[in-house]
Amino acid sequence: MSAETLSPALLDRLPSEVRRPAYDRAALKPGIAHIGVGAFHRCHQAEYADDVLAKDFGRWGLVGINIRPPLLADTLGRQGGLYTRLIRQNDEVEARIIGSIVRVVDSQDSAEPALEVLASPDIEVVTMTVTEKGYCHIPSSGALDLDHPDITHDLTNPEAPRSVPGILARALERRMASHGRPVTLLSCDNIPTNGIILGNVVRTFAERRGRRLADWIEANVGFPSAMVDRIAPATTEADIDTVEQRFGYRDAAVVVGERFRQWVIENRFAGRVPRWDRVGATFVDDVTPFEHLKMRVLNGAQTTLSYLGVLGGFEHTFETIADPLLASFVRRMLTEETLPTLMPVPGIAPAAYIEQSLSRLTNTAIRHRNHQIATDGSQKIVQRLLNPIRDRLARGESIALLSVPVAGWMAYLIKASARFGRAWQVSDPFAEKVAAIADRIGSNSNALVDSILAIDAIFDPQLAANATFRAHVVADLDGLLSNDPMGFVRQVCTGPTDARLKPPARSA
Ligand code: CS2
Repeated sequence: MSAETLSPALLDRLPSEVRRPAYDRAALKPGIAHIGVGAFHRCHQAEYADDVLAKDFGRWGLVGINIRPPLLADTLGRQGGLYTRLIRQNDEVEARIIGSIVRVVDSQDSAEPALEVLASPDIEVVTMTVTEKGYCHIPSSGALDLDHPDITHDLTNPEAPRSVPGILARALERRMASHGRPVTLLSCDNIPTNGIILGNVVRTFAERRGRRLADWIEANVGFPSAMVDRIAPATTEADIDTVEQRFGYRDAAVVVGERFRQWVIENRFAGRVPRWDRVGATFVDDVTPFEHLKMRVLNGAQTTLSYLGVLGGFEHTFETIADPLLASFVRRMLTEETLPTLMPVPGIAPAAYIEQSLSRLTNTAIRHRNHQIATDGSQKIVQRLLNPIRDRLARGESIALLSVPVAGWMAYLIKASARFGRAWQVSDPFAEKVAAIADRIGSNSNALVDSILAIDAIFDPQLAANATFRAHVVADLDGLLSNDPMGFVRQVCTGPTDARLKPPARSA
């Protein structure tokens, strides 16, 4: 007989080691909407919401909206919004049912269901995890990409939008035309100054709809920036089976995360917001130092390990960092090159933060696939690698280590091209473009790098024209595309770094 599925009715019959919501769920009313209910949201903002409700019950229930697959109705919807959040640290497993999601809404086929929620007067805060590319901005500049197919579609069909900026602008227009209540739109994605970018894309879109809407947004909508952190890989069948085997019930919406979590939010709200600061989040005047720290160190390490890991034949982060060579490379890169680019962060010692981040990545129970982290690298490398590189170049400092993962991203996409034997399947908005370059050029690293650096949506022209940067990336790409990419990484790690400051000699 198959195990019972998680539902409100099952709550009272769960094993005692599974923690349950400590408040009256039946009395819960929605106050927050979240767009993009994936593993990260379920493991982060929804847990903070659950903590707020347990501490100080108010009307801060969540409505979860997906505007892209997967459908929520089949998983969370069937379970009355309930799901299990497992914290895993090597052999330890800690289970908790999160009850903060009161309702889920599938809006993949039409924006209407999402718009109805977002425009409702009950909703005072909209959080979102829509991935880097969801903002339809140009990564190198942060401006709305007016040539983006979804944006051109939405500007001509503003009532039936598909993009995040189009959907938000339409929802705000409806709010303006009906009750006029203020709202805070809070990005929880790993893009630098995420509040400014979200504000930019929504305002640029709204301005094209008319001055009145733009002015209303100016006066009534807050776009705080935030730094969010918790490693929560995509859920697997094995995670679902773990819950069934250990606790005796089925849960199609399980999420697995590490113990560490952090949320630093800019104090720039419109109207009321939940007291996340009472349950571990921090409200600050300036998020910039925190987001640099997190994106350059933790995310920079993950991205580096993902590309070098795939090239070295490793599947997950924890296996990649168990390799002494790659562990040593990433530690040196962060300590010698990334750390000096960081701004002082109140209460955090950067060297200790680096060690803590590296140690988080060794957790064997967090099975984060290198290919998952490698996804959408074109949208990630600017904040994780190129910004610290730019800072160092401006000060005449070496980038001999930071340039390696940039070439790693190139090698990853190049090796997925037909000419290079389609080594693996990739997913990146620039994958086709890089594959076309690789198919045309073949293995001439100089020419490959020239063509890829010319993609100005990723590489700003000043950086692309920097001779030191270019020379390093060419030499690194040569090494990573060779038959012995790990031998090349060893050479970088053991060779005299200064010698690599001069434009390296080209191999034949
Ligand atoms: C990862 C992030 O997939 C990725 O790009 O680097 O999802 C990372 O795990 C989170 O930002 C951790 O907070």
